[in-house]
Amino acid sequence: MAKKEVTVYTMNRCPFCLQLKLFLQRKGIEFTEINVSDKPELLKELQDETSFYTLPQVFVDDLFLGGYDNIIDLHKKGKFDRLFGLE
Ligand SMILES: N[C@@H](CCC(=O)N[C@@H](CS)C(=O)NCC(=O)O)C(=O)O
Repeated sequence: MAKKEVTVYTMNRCPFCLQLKLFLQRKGIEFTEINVSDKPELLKELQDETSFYTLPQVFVDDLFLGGYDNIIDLHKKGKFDRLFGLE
C-alpha cells in the first residue's frame, strides 16, 4: 500500500491535539504537524475549506477526516487500520 500523507493541524494548549498525536504515534503513523496558533489566515482558510471550527483537524492524502473524535470513531469501527493497511 502506498504511504499516506497525513497532515494534522493543531494549536497550542490543545488537549485534543495532544491526544490525537499520541494516538497516531502509538499506531506508528508518521504525520506532518501544522500549528496554526500564530497563523490566523491559514486557520481561516482551513475553516473555510472544512467548515470545522475546532482543532485538531486531520487530512489523509487531501481527504479531510475530521478531528480527534472522528479518528477514534473510525478506529473503533475498524476503518482506521484498514485505511492505513495496518490489519
Ligand atoms: N470533538 C473535537 C473537539 C476538539 C476541541 O474541542 N478542540 C479544542 C482545543 S483542544 C478547540 O478547538 N477549542 C476551540 C473552540 O472550541 O472554538 C475533537 O475531537 O477533535
